[in-house]
Amino acid sequence: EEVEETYIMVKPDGVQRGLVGEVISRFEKKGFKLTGLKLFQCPTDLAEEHYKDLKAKPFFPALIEYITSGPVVCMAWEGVGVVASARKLIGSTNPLQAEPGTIRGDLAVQTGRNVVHGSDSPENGKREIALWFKEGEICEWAPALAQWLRE
Ligand code: YYY
Ligand code: MG
Repeated sequence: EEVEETYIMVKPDGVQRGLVGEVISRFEKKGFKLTGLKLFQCPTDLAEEHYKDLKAKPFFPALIEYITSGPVVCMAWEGVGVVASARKLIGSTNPLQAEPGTIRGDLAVQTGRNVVHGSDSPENGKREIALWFKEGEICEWAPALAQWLRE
């Protein structure tokens, strides 16, 4: 049972569609701990670094265009099992295949406008939080409700 951290981001379509509160709310209600949060206009070089594993894909240029097309909401969330759990809450990459009840399953219809990003491993969680947040932007705190979420 290891505490992990994951990088969650509301993409520009989610911000434009007014879904920021809805997305944050799902992670909050689940019981994970928010440790970083900001609205941010992503520069091209950062988008390219974030998605560097997809550089060879045909959709890469469109993906970078999309992610940099307007402000995103950057979040760091912490908790036991948070990486895999967040991926479940988010749902499949293609929103038409995402289960109802998931963010993408409930709120999106196209892979290229799938509202939210979530890290795919604890290693990438750490990497992405370090990439998107500066020192001092991550807040360590003790939620008063912690004892009501975990034994
Ligand atoms: O982690 P996740 O966001 O679910 O999917 P990835 O395979 O990491 O791809 C990242 C991002 O790229 C995806 O959220 C949308 C976009 N994308 C695309 O536009 N077309 C594809 N066929 C696959 C991914
Ligand atoms: Mg991914």
